[in-house]
Amino acid sequence: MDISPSLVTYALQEDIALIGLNRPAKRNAISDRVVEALHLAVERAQTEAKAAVLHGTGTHFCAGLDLAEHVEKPLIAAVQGSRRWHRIFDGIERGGIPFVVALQGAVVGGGFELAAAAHVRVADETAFFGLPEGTRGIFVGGGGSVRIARLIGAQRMGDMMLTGRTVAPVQMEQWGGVSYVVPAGQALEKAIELAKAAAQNAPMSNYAILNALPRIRDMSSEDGLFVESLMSSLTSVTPEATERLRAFLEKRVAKLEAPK
Ligand code: 1HE
Repeated sequence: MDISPSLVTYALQEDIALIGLNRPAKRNAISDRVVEALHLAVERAQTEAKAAVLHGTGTHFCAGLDLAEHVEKPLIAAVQGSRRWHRIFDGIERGGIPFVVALQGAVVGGGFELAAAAHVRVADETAFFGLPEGTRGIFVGGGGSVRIARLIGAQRMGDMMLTGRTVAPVQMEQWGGVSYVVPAGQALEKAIELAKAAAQNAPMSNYAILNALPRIRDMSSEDGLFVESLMSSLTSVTPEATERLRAFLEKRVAKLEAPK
């Protein structure tokens, strides 16, 4: 397949990889070529960045699956395509670095599924969330039935899919689907600020947060607590943890502050 890097932009800015869906004329709809370009960008970020920001060029984050490409797709190609999205989005969720996503305009269908694979979601006031799969005669295929259902609850997800309603960012924040709502045009700036903060963490802590948390969620309480103890002791015996703990005790680092 011909992979066009121009469909997804990539820049490394002070250890932060900026990965942009770049198909604004089609509202950043995700075609097979977009998903492959995204894969390359995500892989590259894992090798050279400490955190990444996902964003979309133009007034919309992403209009979801490219419906023009999907119409009359053979059954086997549709299944394989969905599984490909799963692998690539899994590489975002359980790779080695934190991903923050900046959202504006449409965050729809597969676009919402992509956003759900990131670790932190920032929406500006223009953002709206939709799952119009029911209306289109299809179903989510980019991991949404697992990730979105866990974020906002299967009940709310089912409502969105059945009725085709769109949801405003403040409502989505109350539902737990986004963590920050900022004024129009400021999502990318906020996302970069948060990615820079996450990039300062000890790499082993970030690895545990990204890889242990989602697995522990899928375990029984007993197994989860056991794995938590292992991760907790593994991280705390690293030289980096010793230095960071000493830095606090010796008052060399700032204290925590109440939110402003
Ligand atoms: C597209 C797509 C797309 C736009 N696939 N081409 N997603 C949807 O059902 C969302 C469908 N899109 C929309 O409802 C609207 O386009 C938006 C609300 C996102 C934006 O509206 P607007 O007025 O800014 O743009 P537009 O004029 O509707 O679209 C501009 C162009 O983008 C137009 O093409 P043109 O050749 O006429 O200029 C649109 O056809 C094209 N376009 N969205 C293909 N999605 C892994 S399973 C996931 C399942 C899903 O994602 S279902 C949800 C699909």
